[in-house]
Amino acid sequence: CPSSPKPPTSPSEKCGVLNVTKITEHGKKVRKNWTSSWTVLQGSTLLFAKGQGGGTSWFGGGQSKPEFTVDLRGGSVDWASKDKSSKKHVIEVKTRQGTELLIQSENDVLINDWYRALQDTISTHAWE
Ligand code: I3S
Repeated sequence: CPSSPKPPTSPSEKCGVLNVTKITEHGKKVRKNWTSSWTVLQGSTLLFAKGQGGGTSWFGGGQSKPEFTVDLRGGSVDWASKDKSSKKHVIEVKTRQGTELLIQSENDVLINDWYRALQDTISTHAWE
């Protein structure tokens, strides 16, 4: 996270490029639309910006705005079951607001890191 005020090792802040699709919105199933998104985990919020494939920009940088944000407090994170997607390394994120997302990367090390970070976030903010 280039202009992050915190050190990059901070467990509550993480960013990178991931493939993302919403599958449910306000409890209703929506059509999948996989997109490559610049993804930032900041505190208990997960932010996505479309088309930031280079990984060099930042939301405050002028050219990009978060396209979509989800609040992870009270939500859950799990590996998606096979019937959710044919892709490898897919994480399913469910929010308390009834949004379900799939996030995916071909890079298993990277996706395992995200899995851990998201799990940590949810347990850290469990009582808020
Ligand atoms: O769960 P689905 O419906 O098999 O998801 C696939 C579709 O969304 C497909 O697009 P169409 O809306 O044109 O059918 C996508 O191209 C696929 O990537 C989706 O499946 P995967 O298994 O890749 O999540």
